[in-house]
Order: sequence, then C-alpha cells, then structure tokens
Amino acid sequence: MNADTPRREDLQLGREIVGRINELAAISEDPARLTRLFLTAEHRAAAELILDWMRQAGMSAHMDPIGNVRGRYEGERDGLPALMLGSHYDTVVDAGKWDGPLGLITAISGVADLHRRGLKLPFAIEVVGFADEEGVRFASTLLGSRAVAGTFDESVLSVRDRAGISLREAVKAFGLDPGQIAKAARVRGDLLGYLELHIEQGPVLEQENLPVGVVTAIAGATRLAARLTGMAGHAGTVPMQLRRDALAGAAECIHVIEELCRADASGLVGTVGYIHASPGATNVIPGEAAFTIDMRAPSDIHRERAVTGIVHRIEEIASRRQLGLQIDVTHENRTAPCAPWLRAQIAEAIAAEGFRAFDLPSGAGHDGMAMIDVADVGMIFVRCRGGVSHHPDEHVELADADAGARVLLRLVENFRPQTGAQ
Ligand code: HGY
Ligand code: MN
Ligand code: MN
Repeated sequence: MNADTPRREDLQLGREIVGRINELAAISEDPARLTRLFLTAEHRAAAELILDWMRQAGMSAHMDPIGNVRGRYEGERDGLPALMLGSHYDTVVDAGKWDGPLGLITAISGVADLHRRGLKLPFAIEVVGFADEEGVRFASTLLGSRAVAGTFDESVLSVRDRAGISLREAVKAFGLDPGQIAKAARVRGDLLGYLELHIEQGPVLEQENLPVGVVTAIAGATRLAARLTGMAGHAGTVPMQLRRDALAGAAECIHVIEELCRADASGLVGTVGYIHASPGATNVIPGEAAFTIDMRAPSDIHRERAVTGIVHRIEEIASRRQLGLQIDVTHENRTAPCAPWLRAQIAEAIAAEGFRAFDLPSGAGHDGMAMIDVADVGMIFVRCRGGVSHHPDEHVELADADAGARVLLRLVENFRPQTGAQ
C-alpha cells in the first residue's frame, strides 16, 4: 500500500481484530471480571494464543525471558533492522478488554495482511506483547518493556506481591530464568522505531468526532506506597482523644490528596487506588493502614513538586496523630515525548485514510515510556466510547478498530526510516 493506495472499505481488518479481542478477553482469572496478571496461568494461556496468531501471520515467534511474546516478520532479506510494533497483554483488575490487546492484535493483523499479500518490506517488523505494563501484581510497572529497552532493574526481583511471592520466585515458577532477563534487551541500532496503537482512554477523540489521533507525549507518573502505624484497641472502650487510629489517619491523607489535586488548575491528578486496614474487625480500632498513591501531571517538574508537597502533608498528619509513617516511591516514570518524525508519518497515514490528523497528549502511561530508552516512539490513539477505560464498559466500535488498523498498516507500508542519528 502506498500513499495513493485506495482506502479499504470492507472492515475485514476490524472484524478479525474484534474477534480476537473477544477470544483473548475470555482468558481471565475471574470469569466475571477480566483480570489477567503477570506470571500467572492466565498470562501463560494468553501468551500461547498470541504466539499462535503471530505464527499464522508469517512471523517467527517466541516468549522472551521475562514473559513478553515476540514475533518477527523478516524484510526483503533476513536480518534487516526492525520497526517494532506492540502493546501489552496484561490487564488491571476488572478490566476492559481493549486496553493493551487492541494495539497488539492490530499489529499482528497488520503483519498477517502483509503476509497474505506476500509483501516484504525493506525492513523487518517485530511485534512485541508486553507482559506487565499495568504493574498490578508487583507494584512496579513496565517490567516487560524495560527488559526490552535494557533498563530492567534487577532489584525489582526482590519485590513481593500481596501473597508474599517475590518477582524472582514468580519468574521461576512460571518456568523462566531470572538470570536470563537481560537477554530480552534490544539495542538502539536494531530498531528503526517503536510504534504503539492504543485506545485513548479519554474523551477527546469522541468530542472531536475522530476515530484516531496522533499522540504528542505520554505523561509521567509517580507511584507511592504509604503505611501508617497506630495502636489497635477496643472500639467500645478507648476514648476518641486517646486513639491512634491508622485508618482515620489514612482517610485524612486521602482527603488532603484529593483536595490538593482538585485545587490545582493545571491538570494534576492524584489517586488512591488501594487501601488495606488491619486487623480488619468491626470492633477493633485499626492499628495499621496501607495505601497506594498515583500522581500525574502534564510536566515532570509539576508532578515532582506536587509529590513533595503531598508527602510533607502526610508527614504532618502522621506526626499530629502520633502515627508511624513509612512512605516510599515504588515507581517513577518521566514524561515521554513522541518523536516529531514519527508523528509526521502517523499524521500522513491518518490523512491518507481520509481523517483529520489531530494531536493530543496521553494522560495514561504506556510502554513507550520505557521503549524511549532504545528507540524513538510514536503512538496512534483510537477512540473509545465515553473515554471509559480500566472498567468493563470500555468499548471500541468496529469501524474505529478498523480505521486504526488501516492507519497502522498504511503507516508501516509507507514507513521511511529516519536518516542520520538513530
Ligand atoms: O496507569 C496507566 O496509566 C496505564 O494504564 N498503566
Ligand atoms: Mn491500562
Ligand atoms: Mn494500556
């Protein structure tokens, strides 16, 4: 397909993608709530299905040492530098079925289309399914893409999940060797760029009445884990002014986080997504409360300042309530700008498919935040209904899934590597 190739009107790509989205969504630890976490039986079942799709699309395919699935479609001759496409196939808890899989399945369907037509390009295409973008199980994130980017931090292997299993133990139990993770890495010279198609997870494309958009940058994020320690006691006998109630202290912290972010007019957002109080009985004053904090802002300096301010307020609350406080940053990702030369080629492909090219930032994190250490990054957003995501109501219309696939395929077929610095 080149820039003047006629647009496809048959929705064939979209139908194949939607069918596979539904097939993959059936692989979940809970039939009632889509949940597919890193290094679990569901991860393994999903990986086998995806590797099969990759092979059907004419790719050599394997699982790498951290559980990513990797496919390669050779170019006009073997061993050429590769354009890397991909997204993640892990999910949050009670997830939507499009966040991650849409980009991965669209990339596979695009390669399958090239294969059906017997088309070979002047470069190879590598498709990667990242195994842990969400970071639900080990309170980190981007573990799969950091391994590919060569920035995997071995100290994370000691992090434990809520069942007390370390990442090292989980990798071994999954049948992989933690000592081999470094072998998943690519070097900058191998890759011509990294392109990810993903649902927008926001309402802007819907407001603009557009099926696709060009991502300008991926917002950075800071995740923290806080633990307040007070004194458990009898709910009926300890007077209020003598209590050191850890959960009440956590509640005040959560209120302050929400208040500070609401008062900030520049797009700062703060979320407490998880809290656990113990011992957890109705008639016992909570002696301990642990909660997570997720902070994001349009710029790194703004986010860093906000995190410092919030930590100070939490320290003040803990001190006034005579609570012990342990607060740690469990994950930090800087804002990742998308490369202008890739944005330009994405915009060209969008226009060639008959749509207005529209630029927008990503408030959500993506694997491109890790991949930027090994390749220039470009992202295509696809409209999702109401901007709903990280929720079972997440939805993409067939026509939009098809539009995204046609844009990605046209972009790949017309791709021009950046000359000079790589
Ligand atoms: O949290 C995020 O922004 C991404 O969905 N992992
Ligand atoms: Mn997500
Ligand atoms: Mn995602």
